[in-house]
Amino acid sequence: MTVITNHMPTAELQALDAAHHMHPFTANGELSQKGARIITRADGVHLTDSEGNRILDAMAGLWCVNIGYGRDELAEVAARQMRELPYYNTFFQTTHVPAIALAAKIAELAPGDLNNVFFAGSGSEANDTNIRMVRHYWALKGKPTKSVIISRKNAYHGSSVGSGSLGGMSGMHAQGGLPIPDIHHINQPHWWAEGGDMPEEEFGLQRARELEEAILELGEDRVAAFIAEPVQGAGGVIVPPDSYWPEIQRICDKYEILLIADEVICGFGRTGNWFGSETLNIRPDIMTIAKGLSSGYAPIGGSIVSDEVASVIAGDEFNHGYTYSGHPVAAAVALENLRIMEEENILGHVRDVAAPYLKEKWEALADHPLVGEARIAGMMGSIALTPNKETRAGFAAEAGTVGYICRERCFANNLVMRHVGDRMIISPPLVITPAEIDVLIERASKSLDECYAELKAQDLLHSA
Ligand code: PXG
Repeated sequence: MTVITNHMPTAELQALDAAHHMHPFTANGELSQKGARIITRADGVHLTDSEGNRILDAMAGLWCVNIGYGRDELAEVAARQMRELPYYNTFFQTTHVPAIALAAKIAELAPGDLNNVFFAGSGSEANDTNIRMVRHYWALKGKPTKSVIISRKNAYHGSSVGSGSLGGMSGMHAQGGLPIPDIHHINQPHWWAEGGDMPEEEFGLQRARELEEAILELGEDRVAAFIAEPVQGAGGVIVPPDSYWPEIQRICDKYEILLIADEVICGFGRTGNWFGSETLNIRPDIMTIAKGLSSGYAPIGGSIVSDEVASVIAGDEFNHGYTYSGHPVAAAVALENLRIMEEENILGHVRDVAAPYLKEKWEALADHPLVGEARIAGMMGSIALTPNKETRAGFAAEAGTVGYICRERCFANNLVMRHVGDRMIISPPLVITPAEIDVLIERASKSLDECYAELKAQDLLHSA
């Protein structure tokens, strides 16, 4: 057998990758022509690729490496757990210490009466659990017709059939027969792109009231739950108007609709509190978690469930679960991650140091001629690229053309900053220092300048 290592030439690794590896969310034919970038190692906030480039990872992997790369403690805990008990399930009236300890720790950290954890291997699986759990909850309460889950256009809740249906990404619904029945989507609170002449706060109220309209239209006896990310992540880091969440909360309370906060990105410090729900003053019945729970060092997710919902579900056998629900190695790694976060006061670092510093620098990017708005919530930020700041116009070129050009400039400047359409987004490791934030901003500014020059050269600075 050929041993494939970090030391093989990039071209050889790329050829093997192209021949055998199907990448997620990728046009694989196109990628195999170009060759994938190969990441070989990482430490702190930096990645190293097979060509020796040192890249500042302003996306924390895929919004998950909250405590940064290269923490030996997590590797050691994983090795120890693998030796002691690499696997056992939590079905059939059994359990194990890592799952017990992690559930108890999460219950301690989660607000209010969110004291019960159902484990999954990922955020997608956890949201599939949520679909089944909320529908089963209402069935057990004698209201089986309450099966509709209301979500939002441009939401991201995962990529499985269930969670992809909850999400509001039209490109995903177009493939593979999504959505499943009884999922209803309302509009998102995206003022910059969709608010027109309306003041932002009024727009926030209007978009929240679409929830009430949907409930009344569908019938209160049909609606089980509403699901949303406190701050939309994959949709483009869309920070809702301040008026939005209080109105959503009022409506959920009034009609007794279960509220599911998808905390997969916002959870575990991203917004400066353990959960985005605390930052935005939301009182969910269920929270979806994954990513930052283990800082991405091991795949684990779950649903944190209120005492009320859990006690109803406990009245019957819930015919649901995954081989890796509460996986001992992943659970041990997650626990160690949470221990480090507490011991090193990483939330304090976010609140007192990193987030205020990043906010000041990030919002100053709005002065750039290409930037229409620069928004930030804790450690997740976005900028809207526009040919006309006054009108908040999109580009005449196909959506995403300009964002892609900008992202390519970022890569060339050793910065991972993503694009969603023509919005640029960041979500760096929470441990990033002010000096590293300076580098991030310097590279982002340089990339914006180069992008602007390229748009001029290609005559792309036209409004749609
Ligand atoms: N909910 C939210 C809010 C997410 O951001 C999931 C659920 C699903 O989690 P898993 O672990 O099943 O991936 C996510 C995941 C992107 C991107 O392009 C974002 C995610 C996943 C893949 C790509 O920004 N978020």
